[in-house]
Amino acid sequence: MRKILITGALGQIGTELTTEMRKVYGLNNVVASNRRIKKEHEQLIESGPFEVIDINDPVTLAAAVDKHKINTIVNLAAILSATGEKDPNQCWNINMNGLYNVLEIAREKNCMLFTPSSIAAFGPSTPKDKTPQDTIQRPTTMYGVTKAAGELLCDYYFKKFGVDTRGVRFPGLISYKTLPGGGTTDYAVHIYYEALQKQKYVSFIQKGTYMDMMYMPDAINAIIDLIEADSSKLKHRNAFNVTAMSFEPEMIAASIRKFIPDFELNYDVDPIRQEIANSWPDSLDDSAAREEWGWNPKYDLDAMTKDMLEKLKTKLN
Ligand code: NAD
Ligand code: AKB
Repeated sequence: MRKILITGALGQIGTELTTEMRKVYGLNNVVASNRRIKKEHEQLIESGPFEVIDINDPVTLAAAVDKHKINTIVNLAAILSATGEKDPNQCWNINMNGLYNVLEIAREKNCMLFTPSSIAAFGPSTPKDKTPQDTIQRPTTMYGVTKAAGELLCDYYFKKFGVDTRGVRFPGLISYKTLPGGGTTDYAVHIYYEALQKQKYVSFIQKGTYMDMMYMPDAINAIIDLIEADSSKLKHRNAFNVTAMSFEPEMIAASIRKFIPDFELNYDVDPIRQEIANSWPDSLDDSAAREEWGWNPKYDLDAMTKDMLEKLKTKLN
């Protein structure tokens, strides 16, 4: 039976993953944790086992693994791209030293480990269109450096110590339950909030900038499906390209106008986040994930827009 510990569980992915995993594996078999309590997630904290764990504190982490007899760790604690460029030192410390602690505990205590990489693991010299699974990785952000190095470190722990490490390169994730935590793709979440609240949005990402994206329910399925995949079939275990759609700001605006015809999109480009976006792929080739563990997303842009607007409307009312 799986006994799962989720680190960084009060973030954009973790809040939804915790709820879904508790449905799949049982309430008491999924321990949520975060380095600090967040009042807005009081309900989630009180609804099942929860621990305050900083992944930079290996003693507390190891104690929680022992206490709850954990055999599977999902490591979501991290600093994302835009925040990482503001404080590269903190980004390295959490994304690399924190990951190292989690890997060491997975090795010592014989746990499977899922930890996500990102499209940020690629850089400006990577082929931009249909970016292959195995290709040039020379990222130019601290976040990207930690993601590329993290992929290699997870590969190393599998090869050297036999730790069952797994992961995907997520694109920008779009969701309505928890706001994103300081990334470059965040515009594609904010745009839905402001479409409903103001019927207009000012994008910090320039017209014509393509990035891969995915709706959160597909991302949650990706994590659970890869964790449950047959290990012997996984050739790219730590860094599967996964994507559901690729669009630029005008395309998401056109999709929103199918439901809010007067929606207006304007631009006030943020040079830092634009430079990050320019360094990332326009679209990924996710055929390895499809072949090795049956990856098959359900939501395209219009299906996501319809669901986002419906769910957000209820939430904001
Ligand atoms: P998030 O920023 O929303 O959440 C991260 C959580 O980790 C926060 O609750 C934060 O308080 C916590 N945290 C930070 N430092 C910590 C520490 N030292 N110890 C414990 N907790 C700590 O991030 P997210 O969007 O949920 O991302 C989770 C993972 O998925 C990250 O590895 C991220 O790189 C990856 N990812 C996310 C996206 C996306 O669009 N959301 C895309 C690609 C990859
Ligand atoms: C970010 O923009 O930093 C994240 C990511 C794609 O990793 N959403």
